[in-house]
Amino acid sequence: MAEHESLEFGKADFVLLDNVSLEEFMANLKLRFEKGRIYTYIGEVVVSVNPYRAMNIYGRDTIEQYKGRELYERPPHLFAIADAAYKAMKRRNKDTCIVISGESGAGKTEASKYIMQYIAAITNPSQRAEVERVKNMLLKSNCVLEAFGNAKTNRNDNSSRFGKYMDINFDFKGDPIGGHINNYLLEKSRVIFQQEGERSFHSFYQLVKGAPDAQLRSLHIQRDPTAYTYIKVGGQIKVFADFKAVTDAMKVIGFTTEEIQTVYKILATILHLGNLKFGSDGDVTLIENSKLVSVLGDLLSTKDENVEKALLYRTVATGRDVIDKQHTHQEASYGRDALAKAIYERLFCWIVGRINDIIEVKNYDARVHGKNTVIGVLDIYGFEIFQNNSFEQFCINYCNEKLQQLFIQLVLKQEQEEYEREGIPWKHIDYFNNQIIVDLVEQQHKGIFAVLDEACMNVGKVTDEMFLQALNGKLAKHAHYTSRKLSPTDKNLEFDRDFRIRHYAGNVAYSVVGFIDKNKDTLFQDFKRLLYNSSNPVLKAMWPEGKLSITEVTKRPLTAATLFKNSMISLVENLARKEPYYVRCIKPNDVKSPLLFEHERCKHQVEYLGLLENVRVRRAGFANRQLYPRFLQRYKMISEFTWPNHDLPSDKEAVKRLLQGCGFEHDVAYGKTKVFIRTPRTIFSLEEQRAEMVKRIVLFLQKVWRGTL
Ligand code: AOV
Ligand code: MG
Repeated sequence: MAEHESLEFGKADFVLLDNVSLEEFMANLKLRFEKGRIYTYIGEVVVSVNPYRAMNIYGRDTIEQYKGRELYERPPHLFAIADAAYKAMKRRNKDTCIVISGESGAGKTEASKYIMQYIAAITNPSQRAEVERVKNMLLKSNCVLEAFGNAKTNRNDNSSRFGKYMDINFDFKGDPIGGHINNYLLEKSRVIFQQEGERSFHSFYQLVKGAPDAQLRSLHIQRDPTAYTYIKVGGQIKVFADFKAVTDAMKVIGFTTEEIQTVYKILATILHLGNLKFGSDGDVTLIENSKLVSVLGDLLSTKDENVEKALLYRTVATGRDVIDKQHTHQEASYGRDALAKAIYERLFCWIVGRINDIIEVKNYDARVHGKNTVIGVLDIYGFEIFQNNSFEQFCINYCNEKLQQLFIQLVLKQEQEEYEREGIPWKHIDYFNNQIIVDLVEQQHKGIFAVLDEACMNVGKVTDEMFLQALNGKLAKHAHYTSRKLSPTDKNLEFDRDFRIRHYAGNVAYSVVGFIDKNKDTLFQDFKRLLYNSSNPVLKAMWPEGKLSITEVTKRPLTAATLFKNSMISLVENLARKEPYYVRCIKPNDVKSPLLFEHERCKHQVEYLGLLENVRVRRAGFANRQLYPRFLQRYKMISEFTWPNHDLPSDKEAVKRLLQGCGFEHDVAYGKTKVFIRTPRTIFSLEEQRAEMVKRIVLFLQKVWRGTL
């Protein structure tokens, strides 16, 4: 519990509020924000409010203040939570994770970067070259992933359009020796289309604006983003990292020159694809600007006629025959856009894969060096509501529901269940359990994903509207689902094609347009073969499935929804196996102002994040708990009743005597199998006494050995 700050900054831990009410919580949050105290604890959870200005609190001197300290010793900070996760891992050999949540623009990605910087700064005191190299690669990977995976949205100028979970592996000394990144569903539809005021991924603008002239010439690219259909919408903003920084980062990580060149060739390919126009001459579909075909042939290292054929024809198997079927105008445009999205997504996954190859732990023998432990950092796209919400928002918001559910399970539910199990007097604290919404999306047979998959499985033409009808049929009675058909008088449902979910964080209307297509996520085999047959080995390696001919492609691939659902389930399982630390980010206003604390906006977030319930559980709860025998094993030397052994009827009785003797009776409760300690201070005091006794025992033994006793 943090108690060291002057009260003019408000309470450093919400647990210390005089009354746990929403009003007091909000008043404290506001006061601290206005005083430049953007972090506040709820026990071991950090609540962070985006300051929207540069803060002088992340420098070397601050890092030094937090290094190795206990949570309550210094003002609340991300560094303290990072240190706690690190210490827990090092002292107890436990895998830990830091879960950063909050809505779009609340500050998750920035927080994750500060946490990584902190961990990098406090490790490897002996400056081992290999460890320094690993640290550098881990930090640089952020720069590359942000360039390719982030974009300006109407909520955030640097919005993560993919989910990221990064494991950092540590050796027995606690130094980083490698890592692994899992990425989740990139919003690839952004490659071909952006809503008004938004932009495509930073990487495109970095290339067009920042690449040297000669390089642009070789890519046939002009220095003008507005010349390219796919990226010309969207406002101007400062570019986050520049072309050179990203290219240098790729070099530092260990990408070869050929790989880096291929990366930029792929970006250029996409820009040119966007400018391709199809026309028709009678029944024949044509490419109007055929000059671009040879540009594409050059960039993809393949023959022009192969490019042209893949864009205009499709190989189909009819019985035993294989024929080339010409695309209609519309099919050709659809194919072109699908290709652009697919090669960007594949590029992104390939970049993550390459980084993983390079940073993965090598030559670590656990039998020699002891267990290699992990800290995981989760920074995922936050809950978002746009003017037009589609399949991607649906997935993103489902992901946030899953994380909220995990928080409920780990922080609100398990804690209370344990008190009940142990027979500790306890007044149950109510909270909204969002499991019902998670089920609405992911349940087998009845959930929205299942209904969508079923629609996609049907042979024949299934439209988005038919999918909506199926949803209405199955979910008409669900408290968190509605649509215009089901609630015709609801003014907030503007369109027939919308369905609405009451999410834990707010109502979102999703347009069904494109759901079927995005879920099926098909790319004609002809394109895969085109890329596989490239004479550029890097490109070829990205498309191994292009090896198959049309008659060999038999298996229906998993749908985008199923893949995403499976990846979310395994992510949550992975996090649940680790000791979690939480950062809960709050966005103070929607105009990126450093001065504005919009009361209603913040209150809404505090409510849906369940922060007040978190305070209540924490306040009534106990910071530490230990099984009686374990407790005795550690502290028995500090009491004459228990050292070296006790003769009381049970370990529980012995622990009682020990704690009475130390005067901590008021701060503890005795469960059936465990002792519960309310404040960390008591534990620290016990630790101090133990350290003192250990010192004395050692001195005593030394005297015995020397024969001076
Ligand atoms: P997000 O990760 O939570 O949104 P970011 O971490 O990208 O949000 O933060 C959005 C913007 O807020 C940043 O670009 C900074 O301008 C500012 N910001 C956030 N945290 C800080 C900080 N600690 N100090 C100074 N400025 C900050 V999303 O990725 O959209 O869900 O998908
Ligand atoms: Mg982000």
